[in-house]
Amino acid sequence: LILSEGSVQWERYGLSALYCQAVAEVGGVPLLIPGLGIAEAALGALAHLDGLLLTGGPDVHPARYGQGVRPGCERIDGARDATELALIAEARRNGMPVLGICRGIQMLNVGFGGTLLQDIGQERPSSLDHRGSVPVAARTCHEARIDQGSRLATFLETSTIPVNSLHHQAVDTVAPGFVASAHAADGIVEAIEDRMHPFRLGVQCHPEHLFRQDPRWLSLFGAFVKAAAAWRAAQSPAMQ
Ligand SMILES: [Mn+2]
Repeated sequence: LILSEGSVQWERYGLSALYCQAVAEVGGVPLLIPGLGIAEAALGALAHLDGLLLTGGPDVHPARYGQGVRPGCERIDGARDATELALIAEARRNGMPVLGICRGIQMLNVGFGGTLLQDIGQERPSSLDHRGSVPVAARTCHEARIDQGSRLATFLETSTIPVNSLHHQAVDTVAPGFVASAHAADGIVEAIEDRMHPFRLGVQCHPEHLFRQDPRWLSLFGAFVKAAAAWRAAQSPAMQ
């Protein structure tokens, strides 16, 4: 939810165009679901979709993972939390592919029962600067070391990749059923995935800012859209 700063205050929903461009670049059809906080409306929209892309944004309310708000926790959008948790629960039930980006990996982890670091600087003070790509989001500032044998390594065809970093929170306890499949040199989790699922994966970096300069990230969006198409095909075999 965005409150504009003009002479008239307009509440509006918005999203970086880059997410849509990345999905479209690999043949997907991007549709946006507003974070209204009305689960029925969100699930009604999801019923028309083949995959769920959870995007960047504000902090998840710590109550969603059983904690009080601690120093360093920043802006929270409770309606968006409620919307995305409903979407994740449905994707968990029906097996729809999920790609989480930045807040999206955090939301995915929380939605499946994991926890977050509320502020890396406060809770892991010896860590790297994970906001090193501010204000130039496409500038990479640290590396991610990817587990051999992970789905992420397969999609990106590498075991190490430079990433941009615009986050101050991170995955702490990985959700049951998931594994951390990439880390920064300081141990901060940079990706998670469910290895029992074809595509249920999150990355802490912002590949939508990187895919034009590093086509390996386009492959990640491509694998997501391909998994979404396969999932849809499996839902209605009579249509094939
Ligand atoms: Mn980072």
